[in-house]
Amino acid sequence: MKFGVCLLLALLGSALGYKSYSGYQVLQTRVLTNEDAELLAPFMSRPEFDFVITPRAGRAAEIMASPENVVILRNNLKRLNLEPTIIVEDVGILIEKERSEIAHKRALEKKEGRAPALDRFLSFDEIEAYIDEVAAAFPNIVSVIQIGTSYEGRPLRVVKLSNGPGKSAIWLDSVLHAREWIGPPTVLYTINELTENLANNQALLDANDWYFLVVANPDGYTFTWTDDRLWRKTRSPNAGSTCVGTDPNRNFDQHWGEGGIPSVCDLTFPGSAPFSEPETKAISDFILATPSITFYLSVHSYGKYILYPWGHTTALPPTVAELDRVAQEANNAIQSVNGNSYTVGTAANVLYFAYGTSHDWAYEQGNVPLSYTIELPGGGLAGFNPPASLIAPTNAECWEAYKVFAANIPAARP
Ligand code: 0X9
Ligand code: ZN
Repeated sequence: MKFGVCLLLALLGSALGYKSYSGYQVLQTRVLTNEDAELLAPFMSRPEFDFVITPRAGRAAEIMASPENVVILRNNLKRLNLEPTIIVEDVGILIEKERSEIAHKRALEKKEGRAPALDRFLSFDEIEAYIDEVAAAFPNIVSVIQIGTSYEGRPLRVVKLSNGPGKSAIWLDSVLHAREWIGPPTVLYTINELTENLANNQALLDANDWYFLVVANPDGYTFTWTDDRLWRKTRSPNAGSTCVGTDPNRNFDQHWGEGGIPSVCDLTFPGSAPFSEPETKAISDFILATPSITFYLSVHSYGKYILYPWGHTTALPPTVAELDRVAQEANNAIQSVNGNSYTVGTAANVLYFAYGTSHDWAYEQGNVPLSYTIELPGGGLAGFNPPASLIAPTNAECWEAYKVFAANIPAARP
């Protein structure tokens, strides 16, 4: 009987076509020198190797590969003297564990007639339902604005929190990259603190407005729940190719496509043109039309970074002192919670070059004076995405950082 049920579940899983990562491994190199990073760079254009942490001098790279390719990867890394170690034995097991935890928590909530808890990962529909609930429960301060529609027709809904006119505002978005699931819980936690728990945070709403786009890439995010846990891009087709999707964080109209356009199949394909994706177009249109937004934050994972412009050049932006001051203050607040320390700096200087990113666009074209990407922690040895048990500690440290951000919202765009 038990076997029958297992078989049924397995058949159902494969019928639904959820991509199996069984046997996929993540390898970590030793800390790279400049020369090592250059030697490793050509491997980045090989689609069979997923660089979860890209090569850069002074840090270790992390690369995921399927069981067939991991042997080739390991041999190459050994040949280059990069001393590969396995940091995730089997990605598939972690994904299965995550799915069964969610199913278990859902079943409990159903049994006890509770709404989904905010300390677990929520699907797009569950997030949308939460937004409706908050809007219904706090109509005086919450409004929901549909800023556009995704390629597959899902609404892009921004939650606006405000208790009066004439204020400047902070914008937060998460899961622009579909698989970075640790972002939405931190944004939902913030919404909850400013509604359900407003009594303890009143000053944060008295002083500013808040805009939240919890799911910036709803098609990609939904796909990570239904088909492929590690999908990153949007879900729009590419003419002449079977490879689907564009990296939305390369699709903004700011130095778009500079540095060369990778293959459509690559994880960082920037799209056929700037703002080819309805999701990035909607975000940019809304920010341009809403001059009260003077602080932009995009929540990503993973790696513990607070990044500010530029990503397209190592040159420093004109207001680097202010960008850095606020980021350092946020990092100090983070450190006081769990002892985590994030690397702070310009994206190109501390992470890597990237063109057409949202924070650079918001800073330069959107004229938003303070503009950041935060890369949240991963699961250490658990690899790419932290387990649900790290949602609560991550929420706690992010909340402290987001409060620092809110305390530093500029009065107006220059
Ligand atoms: O590559 C990205 O888009 C971001 N990292 S992620 O691992 N979440 O994909 C970083 C974007 C920050 N900007 C630059 N590095 N220029
Ligand atoms: Zn990302």
